[in-house]
Amino acid sequence: MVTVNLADKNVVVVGMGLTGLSCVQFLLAQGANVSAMDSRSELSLSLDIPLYLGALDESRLSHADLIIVSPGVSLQTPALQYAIAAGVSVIGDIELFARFNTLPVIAITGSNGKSTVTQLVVEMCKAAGMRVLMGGNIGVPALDLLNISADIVVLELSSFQLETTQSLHALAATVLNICDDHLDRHGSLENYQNIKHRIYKQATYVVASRDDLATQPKGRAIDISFGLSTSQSGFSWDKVSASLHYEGKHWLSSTECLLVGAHNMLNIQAAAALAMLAGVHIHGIKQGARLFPGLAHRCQTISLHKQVRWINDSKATNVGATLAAIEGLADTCTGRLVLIAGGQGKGADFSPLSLLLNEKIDLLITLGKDGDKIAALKANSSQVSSLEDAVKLAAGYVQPNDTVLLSPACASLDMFHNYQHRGECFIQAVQQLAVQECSA
Ligand code: UMA
Ligand code: ADP
Repeated sequence: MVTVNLADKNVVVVGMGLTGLSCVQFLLAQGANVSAMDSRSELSLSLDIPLYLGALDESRLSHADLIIVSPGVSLQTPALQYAIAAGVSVIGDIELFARFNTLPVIAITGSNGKSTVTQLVVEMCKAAGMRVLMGGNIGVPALDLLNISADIVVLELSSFQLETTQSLHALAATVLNICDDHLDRHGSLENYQNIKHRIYKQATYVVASRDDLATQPKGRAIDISFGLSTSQSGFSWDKVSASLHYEGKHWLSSTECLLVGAHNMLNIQAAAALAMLAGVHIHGIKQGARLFPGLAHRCQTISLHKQVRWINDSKATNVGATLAAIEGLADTCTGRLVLIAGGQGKGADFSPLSLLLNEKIDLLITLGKDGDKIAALKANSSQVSSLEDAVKLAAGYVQPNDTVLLSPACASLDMFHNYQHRGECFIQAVQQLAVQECSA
């Protein structure tokens, strides 16, 4: 732990969202002279500190002792680059947390499955009677977890957070998987991947997929591996016998678990490996894996009205998540499969979707800023201008046993407040169908 004395230091917090607010409160408690900046033009704070709105003030930034930058603020912002060139240290809230934290940390990153695995590890630790704290990108700023009595902290970390973190000293860490995401911010897949890999340099033990080179640490061994391939070491899943294995032996039937799909079998294995390194006994691991129902907006069945299965996978904000959803569902579909996709593409290449769109999807409906790029991958797709229209179009097409999947492969911010809002709008539009039929 590199504890820093922040008393009387001039610290500027950039970005006044969830993270910024938690940083300000923490820094004030440490006796720092805190000021805040936000590029919004209007914002009222209940905290009594100087607040500078609009374009970031490079002169103020370059005279600070320390800058704490929120994850949503790019380090490439010219005013921050100016301050860095002037020798000012720029870190994020996770680095600040790391400098004060005394508890063992389990750290989870990847393009997809972070929240699911984070929550699974928490459930496994709880089932073993451990006092566990959860935070990071999953929604609770890490600094809010300091000074709470517990046995372990489980952190979900985004590439934005890892970019400004160097001394986490996690007990165990994983990069679950890597696909195109946030390329508008990180520039290239290689850069994004390198940022994700920073997590391994800050961990005692590594959990990684033995089947996926892109996620494996360079220059060090994997301590516990997971994967879909057969293996006598680490965790694996045998789809045919529906059996999860540890060191080649059966430890849990996947049919006993509420989570379904190959991607979730990987998530269970990764969580089990992390929990094991955290000291959770196999019984706790099994119980956590068995009882976890999954999180909202991730491949959730929201209606079976008129024997049509409507699935909300609004959290699929990149191509990898949508591929996992289609692959997972295609196995269980007896009728036709309709996909609603599109939104803000974040600079991603959508072409990996092409094969499944053409082999598994009967009707593709697209919307949003980059919907046309997905539509171009499949003949006869339909473009609409709202989610309500997409639902109406799908409803006119389907018959009993069909499935309609909202899995956008894109961020939601071009049309919605966030992925939860998109998911809620979808649920509402589907519920509205039943109401309209009743009143017709
Ligand atoms: N802002 C600026 N200048 C900028 C950009 C933003 O001043 O150039 C300001 C905005 O005006 C706003 C504030 O920064 O006032 C928002 O800060 P933020 O975007 O860092 O968001 P927070 O509210 O602090 O939430 C962040 C994470 N958000 C992002 O990384 C974008 C949350 O992850 C996380 O839950 C929270 O910290 C607590 O740790 C959300 C997310 O979308 C879920 N994450 C991305 C993802 O999962 O794909 C990475
Ligand atoms: P994250 O926190 O990384 O966004 P979530 O657990 O919230 O991950 O899931 C986000 C999306 O990714 C959902 O659509 C979900 O179905 C899908 N998903 C979950 N786990 C995986 C995985 N291991 N591989 C691919 N997609 C996944």
